[in-house]
Amino acid sequence: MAQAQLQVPIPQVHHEHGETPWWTYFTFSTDHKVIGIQYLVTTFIFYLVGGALATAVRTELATPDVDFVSRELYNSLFTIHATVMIFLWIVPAGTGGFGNYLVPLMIGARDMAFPKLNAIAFWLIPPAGILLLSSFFVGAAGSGWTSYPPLSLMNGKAGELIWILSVLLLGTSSILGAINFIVTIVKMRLPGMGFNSMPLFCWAMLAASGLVLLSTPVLAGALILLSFDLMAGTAFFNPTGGGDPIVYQHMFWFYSHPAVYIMILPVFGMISEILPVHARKPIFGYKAIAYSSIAISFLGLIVWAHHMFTSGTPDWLRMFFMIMTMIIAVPTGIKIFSWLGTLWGGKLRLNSALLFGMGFVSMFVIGGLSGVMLASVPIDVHVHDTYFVVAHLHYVLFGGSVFGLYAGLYHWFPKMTGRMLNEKLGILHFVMTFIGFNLTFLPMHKLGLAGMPRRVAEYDPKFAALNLLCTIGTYILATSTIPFIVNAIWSWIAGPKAGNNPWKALTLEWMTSSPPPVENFDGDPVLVCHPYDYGVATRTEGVEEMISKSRRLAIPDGP
Ligand code: HEM
Ligand SMILES: [Cu+2]
Repeated sequence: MAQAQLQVPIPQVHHEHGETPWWTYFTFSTDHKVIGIQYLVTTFIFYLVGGALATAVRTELATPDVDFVSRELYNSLFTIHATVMIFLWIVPAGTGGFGNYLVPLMIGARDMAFPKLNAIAFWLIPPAGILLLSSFFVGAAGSGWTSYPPLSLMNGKAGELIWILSVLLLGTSSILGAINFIVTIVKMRLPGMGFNSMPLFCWAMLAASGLVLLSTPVLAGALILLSFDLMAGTAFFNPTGGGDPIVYQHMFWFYSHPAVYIMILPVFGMISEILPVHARKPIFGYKAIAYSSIAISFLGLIVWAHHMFTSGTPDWLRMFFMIMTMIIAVPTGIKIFSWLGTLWGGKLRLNSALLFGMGFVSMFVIGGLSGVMLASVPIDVHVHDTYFVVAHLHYVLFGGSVFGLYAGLYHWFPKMTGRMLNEKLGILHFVMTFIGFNLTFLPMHKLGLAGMPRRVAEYDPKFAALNLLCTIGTYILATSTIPFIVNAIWSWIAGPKAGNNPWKALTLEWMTSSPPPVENFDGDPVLVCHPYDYGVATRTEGVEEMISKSRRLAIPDGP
């Protein structure tokens, strides 16, 4: 394979800031780059809302008594916190945000396959989010983000119905997006870009989109039936009328377990892009990483009942789900070792993007290990519905997804805005996030093993000390976003110019101007090498040389 990917000619006229006028971001634009940034900014705002709700939850838990909010409000706070974080931040930021921005650029396409559908998918999100939050005025849903009946049929109806409607809208948005990604990746790659020379982020998006398409409709079905039970007096899930609440659990987890991978696969993909660039080494095990994404998708669809080990699932079935769940650790482990192999002996550039990337790998390993523990029935029976579960899910979702999304923001910010972020503020942001995160969630493992139940506003005073520690951690975590917000706004307006390819990366999105012009490339991009051949030519920082060499190779004979 030749040495670099390159597009001829690199447009030079577009790197003025404001090339896409600011008001475009408030319109029904069909440009995938505008839509990607609309997703990222909107979902980040929801992340701040979700964070504020989490801070309220932790403030209540700072002391053993119920003193900050009422029990009812507490239930709504953690329910809406979780719903916002999952459906309005991580899912849409990873797929809609980064997916939209990067996929067409990485495969050398001009836009997504269905640009209008893309805009529709985005514009479902703000109303759904506002709807969800407005339900606080009528008594928001308070039966957890899982909304299990019969509990969800017993609490306030208006809040619950709004919760269902909002999640249905968000699910619709995600299905529309998934269709678009699959068609775009399968049909619109540059001539010459086979599946095995496609950037790993695109593989991950393909795997995640397949999951969305197969599982989200099942959630929609469950929620529609639940709304019938709630409003029309049917009894699909309502035991007082002969319905079966366990069926709801099956349907819910048939979506919501894969949802974990819908959240994490795009992040896996981003990490596979970021580590080799900043370690200046070829990715270790390209095919292993690519195919393990597909394996994770497939296995992810058949493990849902590990959430139901204590719901009366018969033993033989628990065995099946336990074993399948543990098998998922294999493709996941393959990725982890490939990333470590990539970092091993690399020439690491310890900037904010790589720090968040390595933070992701280490925190995700902790979440993965507690996941394997939870997968084993004997342990799960003991720690089910305790803080051990809360610790586990936050190591995966926060330590995994959020750290990864931040790594992506630091890595692609120069491409998106044409400006560099400030590294000192970035490192401050990383250090505060890392400390705050571990202080918040590490003690929860111990709390859970000692028997502290989750989803309660009041707890045994013997848990007080560790809970106080968690709450202090939360305040540090909340404060840690300030350097990032300041950095992003300030740098977007006045940061130093980034140039086309500040990291000397080899994937196609770096072979056009920053920010890229409408339709992405001025000429026709030409593909001359594998995306991760860092250092192969000279074993040092020889990328400049490689690019100039390949420029000679790349002059196409004809269109
Ligand atoms: C993006 C990041 C986050 C995500 C995706 C997330 C997700 C979730 C989820 C899914 C739940 C529901 C657990 C359940 O009841 O089934 C939850 C609950 C909770 N989260 Fe977060 N969370 C995030 C950030 C935070 C932060 C920053 C805090 C700060 C302390 C936090 C604290 C809590 C607490 C205390 C609960 C309540 C647990 C309970 O009583 O059951 N979360 N979160
Ligand atoms: Cu699961």
